[in-house]
Amino acid sequence: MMTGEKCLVIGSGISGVGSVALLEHMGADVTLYDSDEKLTAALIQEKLPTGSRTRCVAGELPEEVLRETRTVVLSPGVPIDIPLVNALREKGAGILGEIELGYQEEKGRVAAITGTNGKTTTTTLVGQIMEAHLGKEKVFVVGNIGNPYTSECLKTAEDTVTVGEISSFQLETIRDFHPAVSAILNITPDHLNRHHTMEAYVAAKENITLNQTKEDICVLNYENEYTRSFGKRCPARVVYFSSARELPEGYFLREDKIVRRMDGREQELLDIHSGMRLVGICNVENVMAALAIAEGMGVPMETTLQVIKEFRAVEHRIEFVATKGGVDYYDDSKGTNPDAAIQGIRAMSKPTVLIGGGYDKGSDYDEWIESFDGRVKWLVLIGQTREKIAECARAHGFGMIRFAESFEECLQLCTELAEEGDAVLLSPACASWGMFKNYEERGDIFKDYVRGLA
Ligand code: UMA
Repeated sequence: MMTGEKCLVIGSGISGVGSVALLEHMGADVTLYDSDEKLTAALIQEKLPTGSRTRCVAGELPEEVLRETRTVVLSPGVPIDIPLVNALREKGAGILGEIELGYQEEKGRVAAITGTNGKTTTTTLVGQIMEAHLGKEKVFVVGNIGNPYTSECLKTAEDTVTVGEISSFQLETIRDFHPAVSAILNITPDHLNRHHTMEAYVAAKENITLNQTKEDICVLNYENEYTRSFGKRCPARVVYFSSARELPEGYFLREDKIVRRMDGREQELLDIHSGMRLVGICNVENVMAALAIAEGMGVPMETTLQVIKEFRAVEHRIEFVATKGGVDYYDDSKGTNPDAAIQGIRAMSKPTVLIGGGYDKGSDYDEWIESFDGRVKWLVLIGQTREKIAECARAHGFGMIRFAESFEECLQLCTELAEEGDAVLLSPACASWGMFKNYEERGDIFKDYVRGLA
């Protein structure tokens, strides 16, 4: 389909590298471009396998590439409205994202999960449920979770299932992407510097159902105002879940039991203390979503319940690291926005020394500070957002604040401030960009430090 077609891939991260390999396989004539001033064409070339035919470009994009490009593949981190992308669009090039490109080669069924928080846990859990049902070799877990779709799509077949964690960045650029089952776990303000308005962010998330029909399923959270109201307009058949009320149809929590109610029939599925290892109400919601998705994908309930019972927390998501000097250390580096970080705070039962701050995504911190609710004894701040957070905290009457210049200084300070019986929680409510490669690196450094303590 792409034979000889001039394609431009923007961004030389893992999505860009995956896209290049797939486009080469499709026979396209590929240019890989990255706007990072620290990169040179040679450095970009090093990211590609030897023997790659792709032309690598850094710095300014040559006029002839602008003119000749027919298809542009955007990495998720590339905004769709920057001057370069606008110029390519005006010159008539088709713009698609890496997920859409991967989908062009999909041969099996797809379950796709989005939402502001809980995506990674739910995607990992659904992936494991599908593997228990079909066997490991028939399941591909891809997307924002850190495994580009373009690296896996050629392995798909009629009897395989792809489980995708799909971010709002990735959903902005889909065209044919059509999951059999989709899920929007929740929508709360995030990434507003990229999407500009809440409306645009919500619209990007809703795009996950763009090509769905009533033959397909969309799993939605009844307790989130955006996803609840979207249910009325959603093109797919909606299955709701709720952690706060009994629903006439769907999955809900009744005291400590998750209940399924369909066609007037009720079934108690599991006890949230003995039937699952994950903790916190956010995880009860993730489990309910996974139950609904797995059912939609045709997995027997028994298999699903067995996997849920054994499933442990995802790394960097309210992950218990160790107790050192009587202090419990938790890594919630994945708390990259205020809403996710609120879940981290809520899961703490001891006086907590909290590490916050990082890259500024334009978030508001009020609700996060309010959620401290007497649990946080010290707030240790790092990064670009520290002044903004401190100001917000003081406005809410919270003054137990310390600043750290570096992450090392911050970690040492936390150990000094925490007393026996306390907890230290890394749940920064901000992205890691600027100080770390990603939230994983931030969490790994935290865990290495903790493990190294006497
Ligand atoms: N770049 C440009 N021009 C731009 C912007 C970026 O050339 O205008 C270049 C950068 O210089 C860099 C490259 O693009 O070299 C990076 O591309 P990328 O940011 O898309 O990163 P990838 O390595 O391809 O990783 C992406 C996702 N990153 C983002 O969405 C920012 C990863 O999600 C995802 O795991 C991966 O694709 C595979 O699908 C990370 C993320 O932070 C985890 N996601 C956000 C989140 O979860 O909140 C949405």
